[in-house]
Amino acid sequence: MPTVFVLNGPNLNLLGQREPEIYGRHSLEEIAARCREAGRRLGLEIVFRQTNAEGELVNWIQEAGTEAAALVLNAAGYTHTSVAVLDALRTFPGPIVEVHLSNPYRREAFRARSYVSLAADGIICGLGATGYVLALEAVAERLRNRRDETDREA
Ligand code: CA2
Repeated sequence: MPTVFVLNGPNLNLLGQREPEIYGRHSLEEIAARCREAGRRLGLEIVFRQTNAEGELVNWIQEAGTEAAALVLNAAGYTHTSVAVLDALRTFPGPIVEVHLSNPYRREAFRARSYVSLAADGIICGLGATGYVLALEAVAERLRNRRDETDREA
């Protein structure tokens, strides 16, 4: 069963406690539960993590390079600032889907720039926790297509 890393950046541990009008009422643990449920349905092993530290996020992206077939990433504030996260993403060989709970394009202008987007295969934003599930459906399809192609070549 392919493993998918679902990585979350700074302050997302506060979800459900503050700013529900922007980020919704779900806690990060509830989003993790939805991802695990989607993983069971789609045949994916889900590794779900959150960190407030940029270096740890970089380390996990590097780890994904050897341990995961695909990456779903909400880099939160680091989306808009981190060349280090972008450099790490560029070493990841599999599909990358960028996720945001809110729609950064209807917020402050600085949120319209994403370093993550420069490495992402797809972007889902503004759909709350559902965005994570849609991202997993997209990577499951990509991984299936990739497997079918390899089978045909063999
Ligand atoms: O909409 C998203 O998912 C974001 O990645 C969330 C980031 C923000 O910097 C991005 O522009 C868009 C912020 C996450 C902060 O999460 C909080 C949750 C509850 C209370 C306060 C912050």
